[in-house]
Amino acid sequence: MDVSIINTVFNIEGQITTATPFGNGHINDTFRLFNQAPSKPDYLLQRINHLIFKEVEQMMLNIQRVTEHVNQRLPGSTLELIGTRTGENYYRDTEGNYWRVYRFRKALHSLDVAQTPAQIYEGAKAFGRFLFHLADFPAHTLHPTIPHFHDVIIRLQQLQDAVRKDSEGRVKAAQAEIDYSFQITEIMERIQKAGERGEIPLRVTHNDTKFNNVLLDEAGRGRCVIDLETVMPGYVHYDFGDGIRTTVTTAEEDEADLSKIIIDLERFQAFAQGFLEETRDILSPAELQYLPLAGPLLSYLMGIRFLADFLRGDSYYKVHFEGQNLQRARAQLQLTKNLLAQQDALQDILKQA
Ligand code: ADP
Ligand code: GN1
Ligand code: MG
Repeated sequence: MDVSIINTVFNIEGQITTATPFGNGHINDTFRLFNQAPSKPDYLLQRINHLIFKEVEQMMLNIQRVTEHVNQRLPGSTLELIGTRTGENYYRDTEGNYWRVYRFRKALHSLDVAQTPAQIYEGAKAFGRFLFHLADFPAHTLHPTIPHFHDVIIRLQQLQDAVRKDSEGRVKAAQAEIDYSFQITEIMERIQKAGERGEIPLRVTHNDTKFNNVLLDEAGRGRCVIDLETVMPGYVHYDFGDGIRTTVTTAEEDEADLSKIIIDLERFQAFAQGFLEETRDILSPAELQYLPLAGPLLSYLMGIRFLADFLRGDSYYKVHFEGQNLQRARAQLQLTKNLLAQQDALQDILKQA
């Protein structure tokens, strides 16, 4: 979008002069907006992926309500939406693209891979606090922006469907990963079944707590939770699990060398400690009991989603080279396997935390 349009449309202080691509997200297109006036804020512009988020208006209403609620409890602890000059929370351009703007937090940064347990502990506290502040938010009033987002049974059906169609002729290349995915369905469905039996409650969860969705300050403190499109009802295991998935190893999400996907129990301990310090007063014994399975579940969910997307021809996640979604799926399923092999150790650490 032309910068002059940004200045005209959005409620911006000062004057935006440049927009540069920013961040490593898989879904939206993100730009940093630079202000000509040094005393005025910079902003973050995003083109919303409306093929994935089909009901932009309802999603933006979720984000507006959630950010107001959380920032009222702890100012600055999540994003701040900048509306349009006519009072809307997003803008639709003449080509049908949807855009939104947040205040840019110059002093903060995200990390794709946390370097130290201290950073992990701090990031986990920020995600835990976010959940804590939303504990009294009426979950059922949030619009499900992606229906069945973490529904493992539906995700398996989607994978099965992609295998059956084999539209790109890629099944052969992914046979080992497909077989493994269908071997471990019973254990991977346990959390959802517990929810369906009413053992664990639906609450407002973030649902995308990968480590680069928390902004840290220079001292390494977790300050601001971002990427709020999937805030909707879920189980605490989704947030705990995605945090574990993205911090428990120093390997990248798409690591090609599977021997590098090593579980570091000190990193697990750091995330568990930070997250539980903030949430222990709201979690039930049953929720706590299932936490060791949360990391494997989220790496598995990502594994089978990447795998299905590979088979369908990479229509969902952005890829930077051919086969990247298969590589991501391999890495995530390896992580699942390794986390399942360490269940007793994870359980012991959680008991102490
Ligand atoms: P995606 O949904 O594509 O992952 P995000 O909303 O997570 O997009 O933004 C992408 C990246 O931009 C983040 O990982 C973070 O580094 C950076 N970012 C997002 N919002 C802000 C902000 N308000 N201030 C500073 N950096 C931000
Ligand atoms: C996507 O938007 P981003 O990159 O933070 C995805 C998440 C996955 C993640 C895997 C809406 O998140 O579910 O965990 O990629 N978001 C959506 O890296 O599908
Ligand atoms: Mg993100």
